[in-house]
Amino acid sequence: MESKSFIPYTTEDLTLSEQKERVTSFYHTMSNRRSVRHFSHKKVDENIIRMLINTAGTAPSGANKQPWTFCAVSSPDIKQKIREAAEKEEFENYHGRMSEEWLQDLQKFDTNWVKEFLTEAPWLIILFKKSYDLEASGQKTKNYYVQESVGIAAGMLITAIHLAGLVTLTHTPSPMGFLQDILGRPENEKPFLLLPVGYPAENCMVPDIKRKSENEISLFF
Ligand code: IYR
Repeated sequence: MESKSFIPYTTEDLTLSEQKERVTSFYHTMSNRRSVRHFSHKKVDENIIRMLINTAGTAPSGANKQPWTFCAVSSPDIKQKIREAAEKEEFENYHGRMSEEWLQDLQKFDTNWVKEFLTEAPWLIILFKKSYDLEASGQKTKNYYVQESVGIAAGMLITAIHLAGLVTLTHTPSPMGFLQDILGRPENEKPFLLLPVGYPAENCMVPDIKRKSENEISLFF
């Protein structure tokens, strides 16, 4: 059994006006974030990607199990393999596996089965969730709230990417078991999300969508 160990912790002591300034400015920064499907070939320094992953790795998780692995891919060969496998699945999705309602819902995004961003973006970050841990001995140990934990880490990664002046897209080719094979991940790791990361292409356009208002998304009691 691990023993209990606690250390002191405090936060910055902000005045109300400092708080207002911070939350408002952060809101404006984040409301400028958009999912981007068209990437420039401009390189992104590997150390930047490492720091983004380190940031995502600070996410809270069930019993602090940190049930995630981040695979960062810049190899053109591996990106090409991932693109081919993803497009094969997406072709099936767009030609029968997705419902009419789903296809209708996607019309305003103008998506299709072709996924150029998988080879255009300088980096792909594939986030794997560990439904359980595999010790070196082969023993299986439990993880908790894996979906929630990995979802939060993904949100923090997306936030960090945006703060770095970079863009991404939450891409979930379906099914995405091929990512486990291509990246040689063990049986306890399942792909959760694929994030192409880079700079937007020149003349990049994004769909003209609106966010729900505060009234539509919140209730105060
Ligand atoms: N995975 C497909 C379809 C798709 C699904 C949703 I929900 C989106 O918000 C966007 C696309 C694709 O990547 O094209």
